[in-house]
Amino acid sequence: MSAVGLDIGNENCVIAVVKQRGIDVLLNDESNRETPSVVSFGEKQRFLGSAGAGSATMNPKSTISQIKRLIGRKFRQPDVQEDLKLLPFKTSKDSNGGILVNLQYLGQMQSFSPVQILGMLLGHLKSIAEKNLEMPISDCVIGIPSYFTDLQRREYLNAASIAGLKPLRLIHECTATALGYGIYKNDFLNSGPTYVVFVDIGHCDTQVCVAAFENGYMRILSHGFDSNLGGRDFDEVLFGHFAAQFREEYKIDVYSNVRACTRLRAACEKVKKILSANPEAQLSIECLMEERDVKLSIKREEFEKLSSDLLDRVCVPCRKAIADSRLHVDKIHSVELVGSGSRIPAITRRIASTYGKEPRRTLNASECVARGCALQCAMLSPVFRVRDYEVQDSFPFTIGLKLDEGLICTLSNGMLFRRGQLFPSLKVVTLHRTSTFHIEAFYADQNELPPSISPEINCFTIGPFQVSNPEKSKIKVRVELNLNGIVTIESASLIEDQMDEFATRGNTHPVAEQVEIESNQGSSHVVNGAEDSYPAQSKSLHMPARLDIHVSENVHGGMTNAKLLEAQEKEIQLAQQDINMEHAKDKKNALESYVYDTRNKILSTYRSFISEAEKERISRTLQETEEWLYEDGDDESEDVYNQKLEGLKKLVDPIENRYNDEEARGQATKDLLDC
Ligand code: ATP
Ligand code: K
Ligand code: MG
Repeated sequence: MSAVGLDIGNENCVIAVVKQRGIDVLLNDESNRETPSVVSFGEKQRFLGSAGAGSATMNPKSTISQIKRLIGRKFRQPDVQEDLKLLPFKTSKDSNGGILVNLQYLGQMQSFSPVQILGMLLGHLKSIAEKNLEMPISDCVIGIPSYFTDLQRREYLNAASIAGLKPLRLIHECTATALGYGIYKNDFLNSGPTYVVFVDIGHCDTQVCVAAFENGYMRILSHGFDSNLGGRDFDEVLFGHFAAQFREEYKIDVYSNVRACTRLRAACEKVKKILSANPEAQLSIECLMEERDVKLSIKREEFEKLSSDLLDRVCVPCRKAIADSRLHVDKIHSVELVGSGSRIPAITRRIASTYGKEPRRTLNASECVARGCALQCAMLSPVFRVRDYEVQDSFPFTIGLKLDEGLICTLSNGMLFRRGQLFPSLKVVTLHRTSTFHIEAFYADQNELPPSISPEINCFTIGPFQVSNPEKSKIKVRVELNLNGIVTIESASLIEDQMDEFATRGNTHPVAEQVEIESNQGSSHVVNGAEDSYPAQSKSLHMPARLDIHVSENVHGGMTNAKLLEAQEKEIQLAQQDINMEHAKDKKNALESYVYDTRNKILSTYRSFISEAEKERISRTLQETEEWLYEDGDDESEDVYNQKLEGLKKLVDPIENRYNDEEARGQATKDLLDC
């Protein structure tokens, strides 16, 4: 057994596993610790991860990247449209308003949902892990941004199931980082918690969290984020700058050419990286378009001036996280900077001035998320023994419930789950209902959500059920914000009290629409607020009858079970096609080397065992096979190569046998003489 952690980035993925003696980051087929988040469709097979990354400039329309951004999003949302403008592949709107990726594959136009593409990427990471560990895996923990909505979380689970993975949980990326930081330290002060801020700047987003550490325990106090601010935006600043200069100096418009855009974007990313370590960088691209070579340079100062708006924006989630944690900045023990996007020196300076403290880089900036995920997987897996350590995450959005009459279900001072709620968390809502009803969960504060995200979560139908005495019965609905940050109804039950005189008097109100909530925090460490004041039932001297009621859910825009099954089957077909192509390639190679080997052998080892006629015939066949391999036989199935090989062997085997017999005789004679 092994505990696997997966960090799926917009640009790079990292796989970590917990082994007996610590955590390892696994190497991919190219011996790299980071695997590009790329799925490329060749003519007849897919190229995943590193194998696909090279195709981005050759084959931009069939090379899918940045898929994490598109999960659970709607095609028409303005920021999605902005993202799609930067991506060279074709997309369209599906029948639910979601996104479809359209590309040419196996000779026809095919469409895939972002969830399917993510499933392919996860499947690839799974196979890297299986190759390394030499065993099948399915248990894992996957990192997600803290700002992901219910739908995005559900879609991640769907993608995992397409890949044959079973996430023990989804974990906020910053929380995973904090876990990897805290679990190794057991020298926290006893006088109170140590507060650490984690800032993760990735390719497309910035995430911040404030964590409180004590020995054996960590709690996330708050999250901050900008879902549209990462290394990519700094690339775009350079892109805009150089595109404008090209227009002026070379009179070319890169925007009109997809391939030129892709190449310039990649070159800008390189320039940005060079500027992290050098005061000046050269941008030079041969034959960018219209047969023009381009060559320009830029100073770090100029880059910083161009990106000053972006640099200002980095501070916003940093301040927000502190404000939500209700800590004074002086209380912060340290600031840890992670994510490769944070390597821009000006970012470090801004963060230092925001917190009045030089940020530190004690964690591995590109691997800490995956490592934390692997640790969490080991902690959740029954087969691992990990030091007792408690992790409490908090949820960044307020969640409300709407009942079918439009009544909004609130606590005395807020919503069902307030922003900052520790989770998993369970709340029991008590209602008086006599027939099927609906509960709708929604994000109650649009301002907390990333731009253009819909506040809808899920609509639950509770029923049907029958009530014999409406006066004396109530419905208890257990609403959970689960370990994945997904809202579910754990159960709904009808409680009918036969002994009316003594039952629940003073507890329930005869008003039909009364809603009461009791809370069940689930954590031993922290009791959150005084909202759990529903009086216990135990005053009555009997057990009321309790009947489970069916709950069905209608996820807004999510994948139906039928669609998921269909996607799983499709993935099996696609994977089989890849395997077939790989096998065919292997067989082709085998045939090729047989041709070369045999050609050498008839001139050397077989020389005295072959007649002129045989030699003539075999040489001719070898020549024909070789020519066929470069022409008609360039791209054939495994079977065809096998047949060719068998045909050749039939010709060569008699000679091979003669040679082997002679060898054996020689050896026997030698043995005799030795005696
Ligand atoms: P996300 O977290 O947004 O999903 P990710 O995890 O793939 O994406 P990272 O791998 O943490 O992102 O960071 C990738 C970003 O870091 C890219 O924009 C890349 O250009 C940038 N980057 C990498 N090295 C450097 C460097 N030396 N200087 C500046 N930026 C860098
Ligand atoms: K990453
Ligand atoms: Mg990341």
